[in-house]
Amino acid sequence: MASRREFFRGATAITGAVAVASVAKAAMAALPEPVVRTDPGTMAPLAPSTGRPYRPVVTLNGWTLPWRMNQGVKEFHLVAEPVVREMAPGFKAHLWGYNGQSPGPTIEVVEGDRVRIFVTNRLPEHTSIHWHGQRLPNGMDGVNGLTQQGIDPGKTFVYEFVARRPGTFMYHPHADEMTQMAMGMMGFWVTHPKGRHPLIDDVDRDFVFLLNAYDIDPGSYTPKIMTMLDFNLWSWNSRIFPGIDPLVVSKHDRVRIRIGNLTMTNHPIHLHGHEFVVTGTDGGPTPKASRWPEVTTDVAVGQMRQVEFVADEEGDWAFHCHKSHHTMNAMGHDVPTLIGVDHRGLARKITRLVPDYMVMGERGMADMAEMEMPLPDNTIPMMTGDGPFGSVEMGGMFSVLKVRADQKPGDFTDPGWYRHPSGTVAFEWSGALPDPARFAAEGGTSMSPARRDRAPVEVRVRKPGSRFGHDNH
Ligand SMILES: [Cu+2]
Repeated sequence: MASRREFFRGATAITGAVAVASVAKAAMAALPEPVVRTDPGTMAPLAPSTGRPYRPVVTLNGWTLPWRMNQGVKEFHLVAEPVVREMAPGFKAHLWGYNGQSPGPTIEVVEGDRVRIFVTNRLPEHTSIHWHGQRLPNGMDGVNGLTQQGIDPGKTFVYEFVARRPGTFMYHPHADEMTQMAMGMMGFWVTHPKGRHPLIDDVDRDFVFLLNAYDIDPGSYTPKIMTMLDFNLWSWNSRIFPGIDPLVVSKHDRVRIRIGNLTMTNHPIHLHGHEFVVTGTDGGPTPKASRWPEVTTDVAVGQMRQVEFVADEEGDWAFHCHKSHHTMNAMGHDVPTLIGVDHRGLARKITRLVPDYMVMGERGMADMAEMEMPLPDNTIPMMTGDGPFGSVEMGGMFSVLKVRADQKPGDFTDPGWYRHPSGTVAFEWSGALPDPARFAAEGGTSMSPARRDRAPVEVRVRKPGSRFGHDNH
């Protein structure tokens, strides 16, 4: 049996706030001892110590599961169990996951490897694992009731198959899925190609993460599992901005990012400053003639996408889901729109009754990001994260691609904020302003209105005035 030291070769935490990986073990004769990790930092790539060589991936705010080589078979041990996941500093969620984390650890193997996975169930109900996207014997597909009996609490099942095709995969339960996936049970799987592959290029950095979503009321800890669409936490690997680590690369690196979607809606993932091509889907590498440049790729439910680009523009580049509600955290989704509404008189009347009353959102929602609003114990603000120029006013599915000329190969440590060369940052204009050109007509004439005798109606919007103008009526 491999020693614990061997398991964690190269497995040092790489983010500043993160402690050394914590490892626990349970004595289970004949089974590979389960490796457990509970800190939410991004683990350095786990270089393979046995089997065929490959360039390992980096799991954003996650880790790769070590294996034991047993007579040519790669043996892994997954433990399905309740976990506490820090989704962002100051905010912990009570989830279900694998080996101490949600998502579970990434599994990395090589095309042609025979893989044996022991799955121990420490949940209060039965479970199974479906190996999403794999070619395998039907009885190893992990569909409760259809291809196997459920794994009852306390039991361990064995899955065994050959990783037949290289690519990007996921794993998740196919038993009481609504509950178990809403609670965070999922993980990433990468099968590296055996030798050179005509459609799979070598890359310098290879990042992976899952898109997931939770509905956790501010101040509470457990997701509401009945929620179908109206989630309030949109996460990458069960982390929300500013809790998601940056993707750190060296200038001119060829970068691959693999994304899997296990939420219940699609996510258009958008990268600033570079164009990428989609080099692979859930079905494997894409033919080269099918690739075109873009800056946003939609990852639909149940899909995987891998994108590639050369990071040749230095800077701190935003990288996020382009659904604007998915870059917000809990709170605020049910707040009525108050932009332009003059509620000064109303606020004064309410203040007589409720002295601390405050109206939010009159000039947009950006004020919310700067206000030190009192929050319930276990949540974080809707829009937050400080950058070098102030609040980034983001949450949820948002991170930063940091491209640096002086980042060493294989160094994933956060280099801090980009230092912009002088004269390359947008600046305030202080000269005279000509009148801006405006289009004054009310509209085109492609169709004539049904009635012309109506008086024109104007929607009146109060223009922003003084910052807190509650008494200058
Ligand atoms: Cu999204």
